[in-house]
Amino acid sequence: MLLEGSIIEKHNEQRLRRHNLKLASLQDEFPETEQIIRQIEAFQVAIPSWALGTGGTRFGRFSGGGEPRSLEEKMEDVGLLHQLNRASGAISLHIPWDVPQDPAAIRKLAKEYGLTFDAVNSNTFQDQPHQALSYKFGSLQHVDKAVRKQAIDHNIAVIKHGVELGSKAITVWLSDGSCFPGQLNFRGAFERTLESLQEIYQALPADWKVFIEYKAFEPNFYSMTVGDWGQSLLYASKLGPKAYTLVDLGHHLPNANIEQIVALLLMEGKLAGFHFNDSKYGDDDLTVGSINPYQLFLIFNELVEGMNARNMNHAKDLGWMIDASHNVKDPLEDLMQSVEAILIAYAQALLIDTAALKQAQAANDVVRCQELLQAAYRTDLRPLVAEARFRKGGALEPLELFRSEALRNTLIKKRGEKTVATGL
Ligand code: LRH
Ligand code: MN
Repeated sequence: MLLEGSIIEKHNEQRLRRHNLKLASLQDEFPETEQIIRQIEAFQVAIPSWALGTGGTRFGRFSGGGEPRSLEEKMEDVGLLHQLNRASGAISLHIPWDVPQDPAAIRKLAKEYGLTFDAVNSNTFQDQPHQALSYKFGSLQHVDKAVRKQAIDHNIAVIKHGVELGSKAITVWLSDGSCFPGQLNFRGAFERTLESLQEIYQALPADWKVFIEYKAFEPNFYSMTVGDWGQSLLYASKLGPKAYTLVDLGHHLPNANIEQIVALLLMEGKLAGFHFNDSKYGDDDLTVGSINPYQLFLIFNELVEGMNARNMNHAKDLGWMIDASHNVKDPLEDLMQSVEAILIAYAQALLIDTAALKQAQAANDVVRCQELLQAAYRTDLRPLVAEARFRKGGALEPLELFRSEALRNTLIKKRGEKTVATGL
C-alpha cells in the first residue's frame, strides 16, 4: 500500500517555507551543510522483519491491529516506511520467522518497493515444530554433536535463502550459555562453538560475511557463550577475514563504554555493524535515541572518526540495522523515530570540528574537547535530515503524514484488528 505521490507533495508544500527558513539559517552558519546533506542522503538503515508487529514480554502483549500477516505484507510496510523517509531501503530477514517461499517473487516485490536485503538472521534459540533435537541446552555449543550438526545445517540453509535474495551476510546470535555455576565447561563450550562456526564459515560464499552478535545475558543468566565484544572478537579473529563482530546496543552490562568498544573494533577492521536500539536496564529493545541519545552521538563520533581513518564508505562498509521490539508504540511510528534518531546522530557527528578536537586532545585541553563535541550535539540538525529525504521525494515530516493520513487505520481495515506478525 504505497501512498499516492501527490499526498506527499501536498504535505511538503504546506511545510516547505518553514523548512527552508530553518535550513537557510543552518546553511548560513555551517558551510559544510551541503556535504552533510549528501552523506545523509546516501545513508540507509535496514529494518528488521521481526519488528513490524507488536512485541511483548512474558507478562503480556498488547496488539495494535493491522499487523503484517506474511513476508509480503512486511515488505509492504517497509516499502511504506521507505516511501515516507527514503532512508529505510533495506530489510533484514529472520529465518524461520520469514522464509521467502518464492524467492523470485520476493525479489520482484523488493524491487517494486525499492528495497534490498541486508544480513539474514539464523535462529537456533527456539525449538521449531517437528524439530528433531532441542536447543534447550544450546545449539553450536551443545555437548551432543547431533544437536550441533542440526544447528550448523540450519545456518547453512539460512545462507542459501540469503543468496537467493542477494543478501551478503548472515548474523549469528546464539542464546547459548548457562544459567548456573558448574553447568558448563567454558573452554569446552567455546571450542565446540568455534568448531561449529568454522563449518558455517566454510559454507560462506566468497563475497559473504558472518556477523557474530554478542550478548551479556538473557535468556541464559549465568554465562553466555558469546557474552561480550572480547569473546566475539576472539571467535571472529580465529574464524578468518570474513568474520566480524556485530554490536547490538542493548547487549551490554550497565554503563559499558560502547563507543570505546566501537572505536577498537573499527581499529581492528572487525566491526560488522549494528543492531540499533536503546535501553535503560537490559536488552529493552526500545526506540533508538529514546533513553540515551548522547551515547548514540558519541558512538557516531567514533564511527565517523574511525571510518575516515580507514577511508571507509560510510553508507556501504558497515551493517546499519535496527533491532527493536514495540510493546507500547505503533511499530511503524517507532521505526520512523528510530531511523530519524540514527540520521540525526550521524549528522551531528559529521558536524564535529575534528581538526580542532585533535588539537585540543593533543593539548590535553579537556574542557575544549567537551565544548567541541557538545557544540555539535547541541545543534538542531533535523532540517538537514528533512532536506535529505525531501530531495529524494520523501515527506518532510513522515510521522505527521503517517498520522494525518491515518495509515494505521487503513492497515487495520485491510488486515483486521487481530492479525499477529511473526517475530519477537
Ligand atoms: C537477541 C537479538 C538478536 C535477534 C533477536 C531477535 O536479543 O538481539 O539480534 O536474533 O534479538
Ligand atoms: Mn540484535
